[in-house]
Amino acid sequence: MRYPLKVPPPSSTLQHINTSTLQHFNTFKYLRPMSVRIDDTIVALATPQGVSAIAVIRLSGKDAISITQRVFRGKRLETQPSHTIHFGMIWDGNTPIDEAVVSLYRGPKSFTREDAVEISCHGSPIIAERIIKLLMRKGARLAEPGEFTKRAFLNGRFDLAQAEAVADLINAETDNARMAALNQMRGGFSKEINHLREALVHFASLIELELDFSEEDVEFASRDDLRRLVNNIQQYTSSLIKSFDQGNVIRNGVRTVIAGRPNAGKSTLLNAILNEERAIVSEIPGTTRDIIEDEVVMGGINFRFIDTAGLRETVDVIEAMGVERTREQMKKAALILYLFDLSDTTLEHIEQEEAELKSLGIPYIKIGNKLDKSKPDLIKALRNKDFVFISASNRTHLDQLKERILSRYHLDVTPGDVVVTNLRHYHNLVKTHEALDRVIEGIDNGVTGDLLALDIRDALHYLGEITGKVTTEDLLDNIFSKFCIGK
Ligand SMILES: Nc1nc2c(ncn2[C@@H]2O[C@H](COP(=O)(O)OP(=O)(O)O)[C@@H](O)[C@H]2O)c(=O)[nH]1
Ligand SMILES: [Mg+2]
Repeated sequence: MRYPLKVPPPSSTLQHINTSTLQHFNTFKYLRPMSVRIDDTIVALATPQGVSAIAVIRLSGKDAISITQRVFRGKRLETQPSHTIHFGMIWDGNTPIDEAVVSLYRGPKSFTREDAVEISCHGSPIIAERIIKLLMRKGARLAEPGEFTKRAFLNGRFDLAQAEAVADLINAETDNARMAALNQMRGGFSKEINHLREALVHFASLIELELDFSEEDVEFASRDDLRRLVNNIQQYTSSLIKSFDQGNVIRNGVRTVIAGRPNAGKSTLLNAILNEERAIVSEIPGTTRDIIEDEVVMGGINFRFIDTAGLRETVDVIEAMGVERTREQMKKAALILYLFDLSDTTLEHIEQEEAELKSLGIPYIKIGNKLDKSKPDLIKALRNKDFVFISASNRTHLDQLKERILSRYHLDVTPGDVVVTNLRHYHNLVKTHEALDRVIEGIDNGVTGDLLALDIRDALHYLGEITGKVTTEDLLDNIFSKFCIGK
């Protein structure tokens, strides 16, 4: 395609340029290099392994209904309409296996958009296994982890970010996590990202077009407009990137390490928080040598509390290993609850310990424990120094401690909130943002179109990977292999 040479690109011709250049742009192959076998029919148990009232076996694929028909005696399934249920008997040849209810879904009105069947049988592992094996003999293949959701994605039911939200929804351990996953599954940021991506594709295509005219020194793509667009996109990516702090807490909870000198009352505090005698408490310093941890939901957030060996120099080899582990745990923590034994320390020691603690660069809360046995002078000296004073063994002021912990996290996800909870999305947003920084830098430095185009392509690539506009088989495998079988 060539334009009449002498004609400059007035804005009135842009409309005309757009459609043809978009075709031109498609030759960049931002298309899915997909080689997925999707013509066979898959089967898997959709409910947990083990004894239950009902087990559900799920089939999807073009032969889902006819394969089921071969083992089912009741109504003729193949003539039944979509979204109907049918009672009957599953037979293996002349052997009855179980009574079952079969739900029929005809594509595209199903989760995978393919024909699909759900067989509800009695919840015995041997029944479910027998039926699945039978269906495999009749032509179904055992599904891989996440393959149902993968098919839903490949068949365009939703994009990749939404597919990933399905797994998050299943695995949600708190109401906030459930809400965030549901919001994402229902569209979340996908629409906005696609919208921004399209605008960027438009610019990329104009810039690519300039390359065809390099000898003409023309600019089809207004650099000012491009800068404005990139700023716009960056505003959005920044806000999404920021939301990950919160999103990470929602999805993965908060790793909270309880640390301090031996005998400060760490194990007592863990037990008090968990409300059970989880860790051994004793007056002998150095009792806790291994890491003990458990989860508690507070304020809609999952906290993983980790009790550690007390920090001190020691000649005991085992204890020393414990201390080493404590240091590792502290570095990995999202929050450290640092305990001081008010009955057995001084202001100088406290300041020394805090200096060490601060140097880790991890958020911490200072707790003065053994309030019941503390020296009044010390408490006075520590007032206004941001301590929470408690007695772990008497369980006093634990509410204040809880409030202090929760005050760091303001989480209340409501319907429609967009929060990035997925590490992959977060990484891609950061990379998009960086690529766009380079675009702006390029515009500022007046670099040539071909260089701008490179960075724009990078940004497009990373944005596209979030929603699955750009995918590779590896990426998909990586994502869906983390799902459970049957989902
Ligand atoms: N008086 C008093 N003793 C406490 C308190 N909390 C813990 N202790 C005692 O301090 C000793 C050490 O407690 P422990 O939880 O094993 O400390 P850790 O080494 O930090 O895990 C035990 O004898 C506890 O009963 C408290 O608030 N007041
Ligand atoms: Mg202990």
